[in-house]
Amino acid sequence: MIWNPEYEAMDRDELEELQLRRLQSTVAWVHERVEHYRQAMDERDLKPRDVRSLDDVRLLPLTDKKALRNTYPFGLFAVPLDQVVRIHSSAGTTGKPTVVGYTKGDIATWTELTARVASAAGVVHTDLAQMAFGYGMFTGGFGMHYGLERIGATVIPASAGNTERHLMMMKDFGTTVLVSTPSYALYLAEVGEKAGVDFSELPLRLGLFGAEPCSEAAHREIEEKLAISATDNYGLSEVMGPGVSGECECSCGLHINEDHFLVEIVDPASGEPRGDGEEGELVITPLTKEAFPVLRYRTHDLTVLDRTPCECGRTLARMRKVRQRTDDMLIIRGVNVFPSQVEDVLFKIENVRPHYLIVVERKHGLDDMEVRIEVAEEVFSDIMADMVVFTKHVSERLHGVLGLNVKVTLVEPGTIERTAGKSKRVLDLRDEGC
Ligand code: DLL
Repeated sequence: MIWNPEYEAMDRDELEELQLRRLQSTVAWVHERVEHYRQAMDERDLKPRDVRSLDDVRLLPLTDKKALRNTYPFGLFAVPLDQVVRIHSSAGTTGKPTVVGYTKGDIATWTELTARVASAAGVVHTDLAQMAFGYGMFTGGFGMHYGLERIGATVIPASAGNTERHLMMMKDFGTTVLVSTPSYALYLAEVGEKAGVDFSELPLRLGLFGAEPCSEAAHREIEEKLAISATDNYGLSEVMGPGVSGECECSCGLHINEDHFLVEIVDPASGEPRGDGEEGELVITPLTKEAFPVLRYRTHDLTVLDRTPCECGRTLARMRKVRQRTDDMLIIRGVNVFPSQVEDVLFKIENVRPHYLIVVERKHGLDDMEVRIEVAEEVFSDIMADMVVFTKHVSERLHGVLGLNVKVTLVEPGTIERTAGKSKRVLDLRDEGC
């Protein structure tokens, strides 16, 4: 179902007119209210009235996480705190978190957009949606919660963690929709399997997954094990949280809520524009934010845009699922390695479980990459010689794709840490003096 056809199925010319009007008022809004942007625009000798077309967005300064850190905590807010009704933040691996704020109006917009995403995925008012995203500073829990309620679904705010309780409620309440990270869905399936839960007997039918990349293989595994259909949705706290884009029933990319977000694809190194169909870094300018209206936010997420019409009737552009970030690329002995490449190899090998950890160290001045993988019980308890053959096989497959010698270590099922939030796949120890 299309939640808001007036905007989601808008004629493209009209949509672009609307985007331009909204861009112009956003630029005027930040120029007037946010010192950081006024300065950056002054340095470029740029006035809000210079933005006359959508392409003129390129005249505007890019924003990255650094700008948020330098203005911590509220320096990029465009309204006084008494108009801010909610604050969220994202952890960040180093230093201070990044902090974002919402006015009442922003919350209303956010609710509309997560309702669209959930609706596109197939949620209806009769659904029972079980939330396994955390309710806290992370935007996942509250963001999706409001949208689901807006649709009229019954929300079970179970929050992240306590997997046994999740399973119990799922069975007892008759949950039909699970909202979580894909890695948590896999974990839930694993714990359920051990506890003898037959998911095909449960009313559970749909998964709304997001907040981290998910390979095709993991997607299929979730669908099979939980006996559901799985959908992907994308967002980031700096521009809102969940609600930026989501898959419709055609599963052919994630529709971007373009009436609220102007998107560009740029070359990650030079910042130069790239066309539709070309891979690059997604840059987002929210068009209707009041409290935290960033300009041209560099997401670091790599994707491809497609503006051709979709069979579902939505005219909104689609972005390819995000599998890689520009900043998660590892350089091992000069070779570029994305964790998603490793994952794709592993998931194609029979008996490899979808739990792995890439460990990078520097030994005798050289980078050393190890992949720890969990394998099915039957492989692990097999005779030593077979395990050696299996390890060699995985190592060769990785070498074939990466062109690198990778040490493969088989670990016992259940030993790689599971998390209720975003999974951590890489342990890079090179900066720790080894
Ligand atoms: O993860 C917002 C969100 C919550 C989206 C729940 C969807 C569902 P942050 O914590 O700020 O916000 O992290 C944003 O997570 O730049 C991507 O790298 C990654 N990410 C988010 N959704 C997806 C996805 C939330 N569907 C960062 N696929 C983004 C791949 C995703 N990566």
